Amino acid sequence: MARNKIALIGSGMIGGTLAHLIGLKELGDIVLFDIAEGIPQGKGLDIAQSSPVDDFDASLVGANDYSAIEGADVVIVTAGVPRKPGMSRDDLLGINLKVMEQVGAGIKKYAPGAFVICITNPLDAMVWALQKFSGLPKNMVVGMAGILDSARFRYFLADEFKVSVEDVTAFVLGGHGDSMVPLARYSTVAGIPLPDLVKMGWTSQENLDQIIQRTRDGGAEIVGLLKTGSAFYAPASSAIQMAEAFLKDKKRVLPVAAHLSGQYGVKDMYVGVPVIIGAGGVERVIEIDLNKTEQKQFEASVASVAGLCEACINIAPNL
Ligand code: TXD
Repeated sequence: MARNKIALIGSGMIGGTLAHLIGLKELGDIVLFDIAEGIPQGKGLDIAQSSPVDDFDASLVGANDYSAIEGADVVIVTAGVPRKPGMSRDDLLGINLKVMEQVGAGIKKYAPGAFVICITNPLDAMVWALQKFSGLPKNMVVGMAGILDSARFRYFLADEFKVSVEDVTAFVLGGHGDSMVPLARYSTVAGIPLPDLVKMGWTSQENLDQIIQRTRDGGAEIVGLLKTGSAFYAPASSAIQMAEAFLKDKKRVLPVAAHLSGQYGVKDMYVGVPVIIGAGGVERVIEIDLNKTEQKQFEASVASVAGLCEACINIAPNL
């Protein structure tokens, strides 16, 4: 059986990290694509030269022409610009929407059967636009954000409780922005929900609220430290978890930006919700029960995503 083919549209900080992780995990052959000449080719060759050391067999090709992504099984999109200190994710919309139009056309032409994972910000609007520009089935186009936001939440909780990250589960719903909704009630240490851990004296509600806010600010905290760009290691790892769930038909239950066609009362938008990812792409959207507060926060998050989609339509009326 031929190896999987994974195309990376955008070979920058996240794209290069994706290529390296895919190689180390031997998930398949890799095509790095970018408009910058030399970058995809150089990073591809460098990672290929690491393969004898880390014992993985993979073909790594760098390209500046979309034909190189022909027949890809998975396409991961990071093409666009990241934010600088002081910029919000939403400030990237104008530039990155035009990039999504080009990327959508390339995928439509050369990899219409692929499972597409969009990472480019502002994520919930960009994945929605990418699906429309590409015309691919809605269950085969998803956005990566919830796994990253949940991973940040899980890390901060594990640090607070001094337990292994492996025993901390977390749920983050809604848009990948300041209005994201970390769900304490559905987040646990070894199945013990956070509210019980507060009652058990493991932490205080105040500490928990601070952790939730730090999760919301997770991206900005790193942008503020790096100054020249945004996070790329954890975003890359998060997207790889989604790609692996698809390629290995793992039926993973993961928080991703998925197309909603009425679930949670949302129609024709992409928002962060729990889904099952397997060989069929998004095989099921899981509708969890939200209490009044959570519902209100979720609706506010949906409203901010709707505003971004409106802004996209003002720029590209054909959306
Ligand atoms: O959780 C999330 N979804 C976010 C997403 C987490 C972190 C970063 N987030 C966003 O991912 C970030 O705001 C950016 O919009 C993307 C990519 O971030 P990255 O850090 O990888 O940016 P780089 O290093 O600038 O890489 C972007 C590459 C760069 O090499 C450009 O030459 C290329 O994109 N690029 C293009 N490729 C193809 N086609 C076009 N038009 C194009 N324009 C730029």
